[in-house]
Amino acid sequence: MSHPSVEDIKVNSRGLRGTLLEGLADPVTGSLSFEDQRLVKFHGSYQQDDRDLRDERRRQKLEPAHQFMIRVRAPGGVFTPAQWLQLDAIATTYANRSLRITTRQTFQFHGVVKRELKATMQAINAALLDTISACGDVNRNVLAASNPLQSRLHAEAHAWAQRLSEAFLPKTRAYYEIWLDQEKLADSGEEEDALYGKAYLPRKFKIAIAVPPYNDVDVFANDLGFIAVVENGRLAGFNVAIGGGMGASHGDAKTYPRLGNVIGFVEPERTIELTAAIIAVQRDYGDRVERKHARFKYTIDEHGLDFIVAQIQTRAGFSLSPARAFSFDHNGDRYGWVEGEDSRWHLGLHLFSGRIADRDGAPHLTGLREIAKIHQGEFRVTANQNLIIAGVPADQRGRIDALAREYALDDGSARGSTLQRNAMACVALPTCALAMAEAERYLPDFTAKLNALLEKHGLLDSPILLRISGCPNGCSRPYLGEIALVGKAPGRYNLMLGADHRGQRLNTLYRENIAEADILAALDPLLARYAAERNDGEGFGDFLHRSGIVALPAYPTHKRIALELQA
Ligand code: SRM
Ligand code: SF4
Repeated sequence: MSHPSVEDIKVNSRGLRGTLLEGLADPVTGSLSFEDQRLVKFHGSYQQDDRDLRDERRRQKLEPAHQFMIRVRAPGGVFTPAQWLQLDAIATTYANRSLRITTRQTFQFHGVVKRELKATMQAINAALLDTISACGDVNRNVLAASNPLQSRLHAEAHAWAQRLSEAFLPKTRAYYEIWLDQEKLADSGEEEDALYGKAYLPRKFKIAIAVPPYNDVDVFANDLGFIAVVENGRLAGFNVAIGGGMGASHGDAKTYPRLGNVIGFVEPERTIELTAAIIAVQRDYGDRVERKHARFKYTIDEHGLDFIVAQIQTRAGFSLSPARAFSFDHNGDRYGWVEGEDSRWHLGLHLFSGRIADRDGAPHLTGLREIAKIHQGEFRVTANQNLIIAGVPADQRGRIDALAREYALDDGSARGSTLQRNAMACVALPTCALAMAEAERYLPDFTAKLNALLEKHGLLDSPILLRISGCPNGCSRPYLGEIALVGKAPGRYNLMLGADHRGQRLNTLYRENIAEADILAALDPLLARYAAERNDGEGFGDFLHRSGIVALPAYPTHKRIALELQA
């Protein structure tokens, strides 16, 4: 039996309701119908199965071990200690006893079974959080710079993330009816949604706000990026970048990662109108036939940047001003203690792939629970899957430090941790249905082996940016890694090299479909040359380009964008 298209499912869903209520109540299966599996994404959840158990269950003729991933909507990624404790309780009661910080600055729970899905959603709501639009063909979680040093600017960026997220939520009340048992109103299922209509967007849409000189949100990897322009210490507005995205499919040249084009400058008071116009252009011109080709980046390349910008300006009813000068230093996080403008202190902690669990020798879930019990500021999660214990009064530092040490939390000071703290890996196996190879579970092993090579070449303290993804969808933004592994098959990866550390240049395929020994063998001589020939302060990716070892990738328009960004 052939399934309806996602476009048809959306249009016929009565405002994203489908048969979710009935499906959730059906005790016979742990699964939802095909259609409801597509719709539940808009409510912030994915149906998955434990892939470690898949073969065994098939042998036993059992249905797969169905479970749900839930993603919280948290624009800007800020949580109170009380919320932290509630999220921790949800992770231990309903999920797999872990909290997972994502590359889009929020939390995911894994392993929730269908019969507890509603209770979990209600518990999230009780923590004054929701999961609306965390997934689906709508505007997703909005990222904001998490550098708390410039406290006031950060607060403004964060407020903008909140505002943008709220402004572009779908108008349907389905979420409240299905998960929170709110009453159905006369127009339930017929709510007008002037922006999204009944078919929503052709594909997901992502927004990020960066505050230079830090590009910790990888602003150019987003459909829409705002780069804060600060004049006389005040937010004068934003440079606007459109058309970024990472996802690609192996062997399909029509799909490729792309960096956003900077198209101009907008004043703060016009930001929402401009965003509405941009989303509407993608809604109307995006590809609704081929989902793999439906992101805004392809809409731009199909129709041409000039045409798209003209459409945006017409719909917004104003023209953008010329972009203002900006420059980024790097796209990483900072670790250890730093003092903010407001004399409060912030402790940056590195977490392996953002996974917070209790492991032998690293009881991080418990440790952070203990910190949450005494912490008076907030927790900020970063788009690099790390955590900042933010807003600590000077006289509280000692207590937090003691807890961080007791629970083996990594403040980045340990020698030999430079590679790890500049690394990211996506979730991949066992929960991700699309994973072709390991990522999160492989990262500690791989960094240990690569560290040994770095040590051999005297590069242990070099901040090389490593990213691993279990497939080409690029959830760890691997195409922005100086070294990246992109999964092809179990134990096999494409080795990509040569991005910069500012999120302004994509890397290039260096070796295809190789296993660990070949990856390390390919890197060994390059690291030797880097150690011997690099200029002062030169990054590994920059060195690979200067020495002609890699060239810019040949994706459509990339060369032009990369040169514009470097200029
Ligand atoms: Fe992603 C799909 C995990 C950030 C591009 N992503 C998925 C799914 C839901 C798999 C699926 O569709 O069945 C993964 C769930 C795995 C699991 O078990 O949890 C998944 N993506 C993640 C997270 C958790 C990775 C992580 O390790 O942190 C990130 C959650 C972000 C969030 O909180 O919202 C995550 N995904 C990203 C990013 C990075 C970013 O946005 O900065 C990208 C690349 C940027 C982009 O969108 O272009 C990304 N994810 C994708 C794609 C490819 C989209 C495309 O344009 O082709 C897919 C596949 C799809 O949508 O069909 C995907
Ligand atoms: Fe899954 Fe691929 Fe995303 Fe990794 S990059 S989480 S394997 S979809």
